[in-house]
Amino acid sequence: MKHMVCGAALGALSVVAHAGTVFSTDFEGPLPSAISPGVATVTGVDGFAGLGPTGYQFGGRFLRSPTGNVVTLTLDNLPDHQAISLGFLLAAIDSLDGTGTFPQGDFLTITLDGVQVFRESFANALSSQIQSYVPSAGGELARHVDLGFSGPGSYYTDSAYNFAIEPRLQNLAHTGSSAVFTFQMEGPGIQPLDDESWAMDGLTVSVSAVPEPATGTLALLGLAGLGVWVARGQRRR
Ligand SMILES: [Ca+2]
Ligand SMILES: [Ca+2]
Ligand SMILES: [Ca+2]
Repeated sequence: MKHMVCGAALGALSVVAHAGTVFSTDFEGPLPSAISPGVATVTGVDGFAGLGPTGYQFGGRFLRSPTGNVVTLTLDNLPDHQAISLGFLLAAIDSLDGTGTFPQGDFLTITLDGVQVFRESFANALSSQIQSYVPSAGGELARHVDLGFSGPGSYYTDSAYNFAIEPRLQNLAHTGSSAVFTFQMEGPGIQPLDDESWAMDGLTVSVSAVPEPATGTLALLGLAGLGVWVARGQRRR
């Protein structure tokens, strides 16, 4: 019986719902009406072209924003769901200055329905600056490399990250029929566009009916279940 309970629990957790893409743009066509760009503009990706895993790379054009500007993505009429996931390719352009006081203090902040889901600083200008963002394995596509815009060299090298595998943006609990994401590089360090900026390409949003626990989480749950089972068994002796 104990085995059956344990197996049933794991079986329920193992159900992986079909994740449906509800929004996707590569910024090659007209800017989708779901995006309110503020003063961000669609522009060529320059040296970022080709960065990213096969089938998911910077290319053509992306949406480039100065620091301090808010980009908003508003999605309506979402199908029934329990979780929502956000993905994009992040270009950290020119002399972003990481954590600190002006000109430092450049934080990418992402909110979902007004709730902050991500806030980390990005640093390109000096190797001594503090970048709070630590990419997940494979998430860093380039760091301190000249990829265009201001520069080359000096404070103006660039970095790129795959935020489609950033765990803090995956399977966020969400059930509402609409979702509003905001993106802003904010903080005490904001500076003009020719000094520092950021861009996104390959912006996608998907929803799923059931939160999909990561493989590691499943394994831990399995071990936890086993631990309970062993403990119960020992108590009976
Ligand atoms: Ca593109
Ligand atoms: Ca640059
Ligand atoms: Ca700055």
